[in-house]
Amino acid sequence: MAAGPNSETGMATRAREAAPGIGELPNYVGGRFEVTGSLFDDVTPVSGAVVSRVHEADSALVDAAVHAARGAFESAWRPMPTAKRCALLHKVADGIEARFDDFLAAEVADTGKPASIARQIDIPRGAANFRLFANLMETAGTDCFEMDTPDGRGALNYSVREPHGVVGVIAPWNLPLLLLTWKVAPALASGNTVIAKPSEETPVTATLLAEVMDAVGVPPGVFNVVHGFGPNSAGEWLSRHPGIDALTFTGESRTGAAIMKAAADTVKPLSFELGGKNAAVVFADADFDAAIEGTARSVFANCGQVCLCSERVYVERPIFERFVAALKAQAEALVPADPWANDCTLGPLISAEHRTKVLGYYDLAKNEGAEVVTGGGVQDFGDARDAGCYVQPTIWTGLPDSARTVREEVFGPVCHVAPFDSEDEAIARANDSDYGLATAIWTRDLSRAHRVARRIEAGICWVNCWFLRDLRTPFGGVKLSGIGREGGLHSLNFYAEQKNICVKL
Ligand code: NAD
Ligand code: 6OD
Repeated sequence: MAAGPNSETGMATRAREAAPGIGELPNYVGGRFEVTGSLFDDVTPVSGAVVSRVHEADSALVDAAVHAARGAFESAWRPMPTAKRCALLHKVADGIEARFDDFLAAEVADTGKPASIARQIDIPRGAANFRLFANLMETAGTDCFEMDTPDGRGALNYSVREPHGVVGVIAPWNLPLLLLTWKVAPALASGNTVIAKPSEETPVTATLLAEVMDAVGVPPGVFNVVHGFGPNSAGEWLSRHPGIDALTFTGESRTGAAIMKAAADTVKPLSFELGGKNAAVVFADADFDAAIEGTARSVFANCGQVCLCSERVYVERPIFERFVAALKAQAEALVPADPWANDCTLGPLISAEHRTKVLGYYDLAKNEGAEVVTGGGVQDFGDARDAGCYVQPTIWTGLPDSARTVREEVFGPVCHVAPFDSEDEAIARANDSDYGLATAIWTRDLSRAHRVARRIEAGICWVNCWFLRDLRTPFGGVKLSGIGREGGLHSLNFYAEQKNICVKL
């Protein structure tokens, strides 16, 4: 293992020159950029070209990261006054903003998502996550209760939040910087040190974040990045590691189950944001145009690769035919293009492997009896896009609720639309799922909106909107969609142990 001086990683310049071609990505451990000699390719789904060659962490480097993070927790980060820690996190946000174009180029190359989306959502949220949790940490209160005692003197209870120590963050590829910082920022704000493992599909922005941390003076060992995969690689090693005091994960439900097993022997707190098979419920009295626009976004945004995307759409029968026709028009108006093209509204899927999986579901739906309203395969562009992982946006109707394509998460630009006849039926069918992440309800009847929202089995219910995020609100899912809530104080409560102190007066 050799160390590369921080100033010589050169990623910023190379990213600005527009990836592919970012070069080699080191790990970041104890304030040093570490190479390992075992390299894997990070390719762009736009063309299959190599974006970067990534140094995979071996188990010794993961151990070294845990050791460095523990040392930094004890000697630097926990003792640091909260105001100073939070000021540093604001500098991290400043640093992301200062290198906005680098982050943007890297995220677009890694994911293939339209640059317009990454510019408006992913990169600004990367910075906003640090600002939110830095501000919150400085203002958040804790419980305080005065109690009576038999001797009449009373007692005072107050609680404090104590950081866990070393927090492991395992992140997915669909919103790489946004979802990584959603966890790194509150973990650091709470006084923990962090070891982050980005997805092997999208490792660049995590390494850029390490460069920012390094440049703004976050003490060595406070933030570490290890690159690698899941099983028998950095993901599993972090999950099992006795030196990791808490673990937060976003990704597939079955990966969450594997992590839970790996983490079981060390009984560490876990926060899981997992998969979904989200329902949209559209009543006949809804603002039709708003419901169509919102549902189209909720199905096709980021090529359907958002955990909150609607893959099941239930529409009240009187407007069913009109709704399907209008949604079809929205799907067919999407522009699959190079992500830097101004008119691009549909990028490729994340990888050839994922495209094979999504196309497998496209075939399965036909076998299960779907009527394919639009899409159902791959485009034949006759140009450079044919080398990318593009698929057609797809709408199915006519499937039974028992079909695998109605029950399993596809994670692509696809939905099944089904008619319903009553509120009770819509609720029952929306709830007939192993998952429970998010639901969108479209109606002008506010009493009904409240009533339905209360009966829906999901962690998040949007009414007449989708993916409208207030970062202080609880975020998470029920059933296979996760464990726990993050967001605002909910994050601060996960990233700390709450200790009650009872003082007899
Ligand atoms: P994934 O589960 O395949 O991978 C996520 C991360 O886990 C990666 O870093 C991967 O290397 C790591 N990993 C894989 N196997 C592991 C193992 N055995 N032990 C430890 N780490 C392991 O998920 P993905 O394909 O990157 O992301 C898509 C999935 O994530 C979808 O199911 C989507 O719904 C879900 N997701 C959920 C949310 C949410 O907030 N609920 C947000 C985004 C994505
Ligand atoms: O907006 C967020 O904070 C968040 N966690 C979004 C998750 C999107 C899933 O793909």
